[in-house]
Amino acid sequence: MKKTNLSDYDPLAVPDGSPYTIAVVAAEWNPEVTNAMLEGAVETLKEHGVKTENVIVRHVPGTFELSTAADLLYHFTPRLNAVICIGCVIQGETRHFEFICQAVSQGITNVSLKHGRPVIFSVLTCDTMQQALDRAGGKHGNKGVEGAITALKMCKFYRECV
Ligand code: DLZ
Repeated sequence: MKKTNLSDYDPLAVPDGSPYTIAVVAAEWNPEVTNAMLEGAVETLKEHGVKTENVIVRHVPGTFELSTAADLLYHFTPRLNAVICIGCVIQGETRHFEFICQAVSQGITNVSLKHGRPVIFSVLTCDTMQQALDRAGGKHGNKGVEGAITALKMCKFYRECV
């Protein structure tokens, strides 16, 4: 069976981003990974028509803080259509990994449901740094790019619902 690399997408199938304001929040942990994902997300949003002034970039200390950041952005940013959360958690010797992954996945879901708006889960949860680099512009694409495409598709979905 052919494996689909979602980073190999059809640009014509991506909605026009010109009506939207989109925030991208990146965790500072594992910056070689999160910065590459952030760059991929921002470039992709602009390529698909989101105006430079409507791309809001923010940083938080770690992946654990991403859901709080998304919540605050929705509270205090006028006309915000989507938030993309970028993080990278690498398995270590302790159980910290499990707690962060559990908290951020549930937290992002909760924020999205609370505001009724898209919050995109561009969080890598990897066993090794190499696995993360492979997904941040390496052989498995760039999950930041995929987050941007998902955000645009969900913005369109929202518009079609209201
Ligand atoms: C503490 C911690 C650890 C051990 N590992 C990571 C990681 O791999 N990726 C990441 O983004 N953040 C990590 N953090 C930091 C937590 O996300 C958080 O910032 C702190 O626990 C403070 O709330």
